[in-house]
Amino acid sequence: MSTMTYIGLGSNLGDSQQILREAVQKLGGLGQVKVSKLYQSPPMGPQDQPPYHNAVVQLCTDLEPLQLLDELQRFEYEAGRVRLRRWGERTLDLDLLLYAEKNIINERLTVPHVGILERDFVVIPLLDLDPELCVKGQSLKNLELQQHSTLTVLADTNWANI
Ligand code: PH2
Ligand code: MG
Ligand code: MG
Repeated sequence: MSTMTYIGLGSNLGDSQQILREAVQKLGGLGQVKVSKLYQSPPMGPQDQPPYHNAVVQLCTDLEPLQLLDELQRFEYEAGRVRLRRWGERTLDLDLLLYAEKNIINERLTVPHVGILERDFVVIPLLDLDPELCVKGQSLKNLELQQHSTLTVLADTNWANI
């Protein structure tokens, strides 16, 4: 039976839009996908790095959480993932944000993803995909950070050509 999951996409090195587009294409090989708008977002963490391209993909997949994580890490590696420092610049970051309503804590994975409710570059694209989404008992549309979003829309939901 397939499970609804949400994957956060980020990139601020290389041709970020193209890197994210290829990542969406690969995610499409794991199940049915739906894509948020594409955003530009000022960096969280060190400020001497370029702005990020961010988006979220809704993926319905038969994979178990750790199998899915393996695939995400393979896609990061195939994109020539470079990660220079913690919170720093990277070619491709694929974060498993939500796996149905499941709570997962082990040495490789924490789901819901840490910080999911505090980051506008995650919350706002999630709302594109499901305006009624609740995480940890909290309705995303009622979160205050929405009112002072730092995001710029780069493209509507057709940016990944899927
Ligand atoms: N990812 C990071 C660190 N900082 N900032 C923005 N705006 N978007 C990100 O995806 C991001 C970040 C590490 O994963
Ligand atoms: Mg991340
Ligand atoms: Mg990550």
